[in-house]
Amino acid sequence: KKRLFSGIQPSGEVHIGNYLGAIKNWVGMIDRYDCIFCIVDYHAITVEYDPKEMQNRIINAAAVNIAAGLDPNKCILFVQSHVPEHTELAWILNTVTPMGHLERMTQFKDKAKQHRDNINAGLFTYPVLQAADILVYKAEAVPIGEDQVQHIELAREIARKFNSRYGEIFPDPKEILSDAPRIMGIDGKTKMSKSRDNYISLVESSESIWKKLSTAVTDENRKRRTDPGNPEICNLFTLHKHYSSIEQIERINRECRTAEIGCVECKKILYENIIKALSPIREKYEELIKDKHSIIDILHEGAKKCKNMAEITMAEVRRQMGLT
Ligand code: AQP
Repeated sequence: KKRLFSGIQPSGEVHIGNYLGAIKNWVGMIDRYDCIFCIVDYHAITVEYDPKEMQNRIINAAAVNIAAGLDPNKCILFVQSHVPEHTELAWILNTVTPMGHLERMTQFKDKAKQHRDNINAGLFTYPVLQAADILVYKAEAVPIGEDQVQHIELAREIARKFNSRYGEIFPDPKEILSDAPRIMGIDGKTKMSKSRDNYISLVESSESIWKKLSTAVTDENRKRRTDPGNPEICNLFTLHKHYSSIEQIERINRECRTAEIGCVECKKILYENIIKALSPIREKYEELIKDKHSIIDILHEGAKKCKNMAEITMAEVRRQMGLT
């Protein structure tokens, strides 16, 4: 089996963008690949956060992912900072990463704009740590959302640069995109993000989901109920494509254009379907989160397995670099 690696930041609540863009794909690939999933806490600290909340965020991220289908008997789930080889390799990879490449990263530019008062070096070298996360396990498959593609391209370049300077160690990691690589936020402005409060969480209550959907932005040209709309530019229509039946999608596509269906009715259909899809995940999550110790055990077990693999790679890296 080929090895697969992917990660999620404990930077807030896991949302349906993370699910449709990444986690759903992870679950679908779990039997075909040798899967490693990581809660990347060292990445999450590149922006301001409350240290008192971090522990809970990590445990919640693990519980949500397990509830969404990451069966710990079929894959490894662990926390990045529990395996220090990630940061050790990141330092080494820094030395083969051109500054100019990092300066081109759009995530860095976006985050620097979003966090003007804290543009730190960690935010800048974030993609190097991400490359280390993947390469320390010699992973070849990296299922991610569209926003991460540039980082995986860079990881490939870093691997090649290392290999050509010190000898072939790392395979080429390759990104794998889902059929929903970029879910927009319910504000309809930017991608759905944990840090932008434009998301629907995977374990959100029904009341809260309705509250968010009822105020969600649709086709902005449709000001009155009688105005015809254009589903192609309506963000919620994209969500219908993932949560509603073919009949419902066809009906909405038709009746929105003729103003037969209004946005409120359209949102109610979406609401019902999202609730139906998310309820089993929320119920499982609520069950799991009652026993935090079991989740912590799963994460420790995962870290042990990963550490063994990472140590082998690091020994090889040090040897090739003359660092023994
Ligand atoms: N809106 C999205 N549509 C599709 N895929 C998405 N992903 C994130 N947002 C969307 C994918 O989810 C995986 C885990 O994301 P992450 O937590 O590692 O990083 P992120 O992209 O920074 O996520 P957020 O929610 O936008 O967090 P903040 O606000 O903290 O930056 C990744 O594979 C990502 O592509």
